[in-house]
Amino acid sequence: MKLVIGNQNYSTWSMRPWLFAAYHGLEIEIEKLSLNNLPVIKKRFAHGKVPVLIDGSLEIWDSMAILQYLSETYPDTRGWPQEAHARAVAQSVSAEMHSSFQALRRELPMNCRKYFPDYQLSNTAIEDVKRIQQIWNLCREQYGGGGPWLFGRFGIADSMYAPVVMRFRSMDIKLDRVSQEYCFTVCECAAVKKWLAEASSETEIVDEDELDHPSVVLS
Ligand SMILES: N[C@@H](CCC(=O)N[C@@H](CS)C(=O)NCC(=O)O)C(=O)O
Repeated sequence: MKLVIGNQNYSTWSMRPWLFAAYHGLEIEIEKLSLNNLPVIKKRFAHGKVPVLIDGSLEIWDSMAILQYLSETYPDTRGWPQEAHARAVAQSVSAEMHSSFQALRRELPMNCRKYFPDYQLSNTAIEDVKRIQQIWNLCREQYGGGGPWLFGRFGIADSMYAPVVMRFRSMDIKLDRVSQEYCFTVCECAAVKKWLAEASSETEIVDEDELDHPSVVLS
């Protein structure tokens, strides 16, 4: 199996399945394509985006479908909670991440290498940040008893929200206590640290994902 991803510093959608595979130590080859060279991605894949998972003759595009496939192919990973209510909520919050938070995406592009002090958000982006904290509080308080992740053990929902944690980290977004603790869990995870180390070792700049705001390079 091979997972084709974009630049690790910027590619939020790539981070999601990559993290799930890395957390579980799945033996999957990684191929990286530059987001500065979209014609190559568009020539290679009909929908013209990354990530893509290749399993023999099968190509799976879209992060959610890839996560679902990995979880089914490696059942020990248990991507979704076993209990039906928890699973329905995990699928709801993951789908919400996949389909919503446009202001957050626009105003807080992922840039793992950088820290942006005094970054000001619009009211719409502030509403997105509030909703995400509400989701994290709901998951942690009602379903997170078995461990530090959204549903206790690490799952697809955590993979979906990990890039949001990276955005909050770069923009130093002020969060409530439960959300801060959850961000700490994500940032301390060995697989996330590996992603950050690999993102830091990249030198390529993708101009359209760079913010016009003073920044500090994170070590
Ligand atoms: N819905 C897709 C989104 C994938 C996506 O937008 N990927 C970005 C990189 S993070 C991309 O390939 N952009 C290239 C383009 O839009 O031309 C998913 O969940 O995988």
